[in-house]
Amino acid sequence: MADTIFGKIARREIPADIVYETDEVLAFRDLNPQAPVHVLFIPKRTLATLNEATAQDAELLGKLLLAAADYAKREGFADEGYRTVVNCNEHGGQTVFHLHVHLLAGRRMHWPPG
Ligand code: DGP
Repeated sequence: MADTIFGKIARREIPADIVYETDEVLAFRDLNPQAPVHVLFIPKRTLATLNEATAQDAELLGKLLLAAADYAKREGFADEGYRTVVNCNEHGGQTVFHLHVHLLAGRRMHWPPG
């Protein structure tokens, strides 16, 4: 699959404000934040969209969500609450085709999203 800006961030070829890292997951601040806290959790291994994920990726997908929850606890806003979002393809609003989990926090979220 084609390389993306997030692949370049994962390989440290371009800068990002990295806030969390494990062997398989990297997280950095969104360039265009939609909340006081807006962090993107990506697998270091490239997966374009949720549609490309298979049963073999189940553990990795779980690790992305667990990383987001771990970060929320570490940063002290887990009890207050936050939102995680995975956009998929055009109608989902996905613009970068390297799977990522948005973590939004620091304000009350609305439902349904627009
Ligand atoms: P999505 O629409 O779900 O594909 O979200 C992509 C997000 O990525 C969007 O909120 C803006 C953010 N973004 C795009 N390019 C960059 C970049 O070069 N660096 C960072 N940190 N974030 C980016």
